[in-house]
Amino acid sequence: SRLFLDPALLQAQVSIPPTTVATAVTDQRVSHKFCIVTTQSIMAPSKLKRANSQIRGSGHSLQGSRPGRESVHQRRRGSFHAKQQAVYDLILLQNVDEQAVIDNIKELYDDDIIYSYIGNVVIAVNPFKSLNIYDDKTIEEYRGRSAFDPKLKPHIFSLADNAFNDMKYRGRDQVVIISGESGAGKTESSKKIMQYIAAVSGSSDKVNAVKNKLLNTNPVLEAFGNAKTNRNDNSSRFGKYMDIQFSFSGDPSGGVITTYLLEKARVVRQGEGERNFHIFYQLLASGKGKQLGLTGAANSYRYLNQGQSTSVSGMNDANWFKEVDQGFDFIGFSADEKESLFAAVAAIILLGEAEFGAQGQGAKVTKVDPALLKLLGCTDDQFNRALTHNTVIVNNQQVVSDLSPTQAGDARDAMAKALYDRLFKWVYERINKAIAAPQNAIKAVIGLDIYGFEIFKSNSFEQFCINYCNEKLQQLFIELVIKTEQDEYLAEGIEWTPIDYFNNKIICDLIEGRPKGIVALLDEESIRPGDKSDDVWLEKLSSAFGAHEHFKARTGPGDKSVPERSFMLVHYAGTVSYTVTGFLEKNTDTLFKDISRLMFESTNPVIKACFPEGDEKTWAGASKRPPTAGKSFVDSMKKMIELLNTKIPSYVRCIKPNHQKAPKMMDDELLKHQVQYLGLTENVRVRRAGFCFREAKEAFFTRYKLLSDATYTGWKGSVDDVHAPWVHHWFQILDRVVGPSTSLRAAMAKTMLDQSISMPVILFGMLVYTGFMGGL
Ligand code: AOV
Ligand code: MG
Repeated sequence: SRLFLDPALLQAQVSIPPTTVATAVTDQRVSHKFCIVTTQSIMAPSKLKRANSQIRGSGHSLQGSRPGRESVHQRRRGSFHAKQQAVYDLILLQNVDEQAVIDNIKELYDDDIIYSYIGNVVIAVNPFKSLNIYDDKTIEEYRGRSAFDPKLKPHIFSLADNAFNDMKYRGRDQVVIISGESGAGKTESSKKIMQYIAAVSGSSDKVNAVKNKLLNTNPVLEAFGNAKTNRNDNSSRFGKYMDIQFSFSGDPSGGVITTYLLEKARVVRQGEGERNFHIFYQLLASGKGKQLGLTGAANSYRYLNQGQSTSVSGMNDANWFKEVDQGFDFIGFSADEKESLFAAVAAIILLGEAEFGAQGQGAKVTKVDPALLKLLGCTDDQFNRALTHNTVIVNNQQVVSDLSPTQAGDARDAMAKALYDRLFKWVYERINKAIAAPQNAIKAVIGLDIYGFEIFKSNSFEQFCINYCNEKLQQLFIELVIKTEQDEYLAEGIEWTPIDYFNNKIICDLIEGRPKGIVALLDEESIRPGDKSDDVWLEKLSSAFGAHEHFKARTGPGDKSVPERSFMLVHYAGTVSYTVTGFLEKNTDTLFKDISRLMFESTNPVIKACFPEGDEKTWAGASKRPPTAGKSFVDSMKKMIELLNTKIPSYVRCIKPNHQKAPKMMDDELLKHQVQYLGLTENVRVRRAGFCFREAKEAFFTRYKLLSDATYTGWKGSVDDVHAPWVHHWFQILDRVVGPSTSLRAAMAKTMLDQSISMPVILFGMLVYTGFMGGL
């Protein structure tokens, strides 16, 4: 059972006596499930008309009350076009259509106002320059203030503040879901939220130590998991879900990081203009590389120079390395652990230099740097044997075969990818150990920062997974913000004109459907006996989905509408062509036993720890086939969505203004495209037509029981249901001193709820007042 308030009321700042709200709330005429407070139910018709005209009519009085608008306003006044003035919340647009949404975002952006709202959804446009809006002074401005405060410009801090307070005072788990395409600003947004929460929560030495650890996970994880792509100089190549845990008093006490599929193919291959993961270049730039035996420059190493772009303008690799190194210290990594880790990273660079030649039936190592053997912690013989042979277990017996030089080269690349992937896992698991909260931490604010939707010249399994992940998040948004919302109104019999929107569920089903979906067919082909190939899989896809409106493949040899050996998916955010080469191999993702054994036998403890299955003792017996990479990813996405569904969500929708990464430049077509696929106009329509404030009835009574007799009677809980200790005390004092049902109670409650007067002042005022009454 929920409570809805008309957005008009909150937006227009129409003052309603709290007792009126309360009476309406307890008015049981309203539907069985919802308790609805609309303008109609609490306002006299004449008043209602006035309020409505304030909001939906000319809008002048309303907009005039919003400061910060003047510059836009004045500029527009003299302008030729009689456009509507920019608003901070798109719900307030006079005419809701796509163009109005676009114009509004653009107009604010021209004025360096990168944030705007759609109700409680924050739209964030990447400024591509540093703005002076994240300092301590700004944090103070947003602290504890209502998101609807007309004196404040829209800000991501406001969202952070709301989520934080809801968690702190009402004990509800939060999740901030940040979406947008690659380079739109998701990672930056998630860091701003962390920055804000760190700033407004407690500051004892103990709490500060926790915060320090949590904040330092960012540079470390970015060094290992981010890279320069053609879309973003600091592109996240993994998905991250961070759970910040809090103590009862609302102070951070620890955290847990979950990551999703790292794009490990990048370790051995990078597209034109792209780089490998930052950490490699940082290591070389810092001098740490030399210490470990890396004598060349970044552009001399095969694994680092494929994109022919080893530096990023504006990014100082040496400085960042210092930050990473210190970050590890803050988090609690020991000097030995760091040393082993960096040695393993350096080993990967040198592994890329190893070469193979023919020897009899098989291959032999023709080039290996002695420094590599030292870093890997193995002997020449061990290395030779592992990289040129393949051991399989047949009837509990080891059967060894020779690899050809090409196969040995592939084994080397597979080893580099596996080692890096495991090191990444080792790093975040080690971080998790260091930041784990004590048992009693219960509440959480979570940030979800994933890799954004991306289209490259050549797209493979990795882009397929990344784009599918984005489909899932879009689906969640549609489900929660657009679909359920409308369904609820309809189910409740509330008058509602359905609003059209594109539901991308059809694409999610196409990908994840079982038994017939793209991933299911990929699995089928990957694990069937006999010769399997990417091309057979493509044929299967074509015959299964040839008629699907979101799938395209060549219809015959003459059909050039789809690139060779590819299929195209019409995603919610654009059409992407995927080359099938390598899908099968990446999906099965098996590593030769010989390589796992080599790693397990390493004298480097971190490397050894990463490959427990390399222990020969575990080889005997029937080996179970591990789940495929595709299936694991689909499963992890399902789990993620289930988890997100259990939290109170807030949304940040990031927008990329141009592909040049340039400030002050808005590519109109690009903006339009994003407004369309993010469903912003539909979002505004639903939000605007609906009720902007919704609350479970019990929770409402608990929170506002002090407002009047009506809410006090409606409230069935006990004082213990109230989480924050100060509210608890406040209730007790009020109960004793004032007793229920006085107007004083309502007045004081309102003051308190507005948080415009601090507790001590109210208590003092109350003592004086009751003393005065007593005297009377
Ligand atoms: P992403 O996370 O959405 O892309 P980022 O958060 O890494 O995108 O943003 C890309 C770049 O844009 C950053 O490195 C900054 O230079 C700039 N930027 C973004 N937001 C801001 C801001 N609020 N203020 C100043 N500069 C900003 V990807 O990880 O590629 O999907 O997979
Ligand atoms: Mg990112």
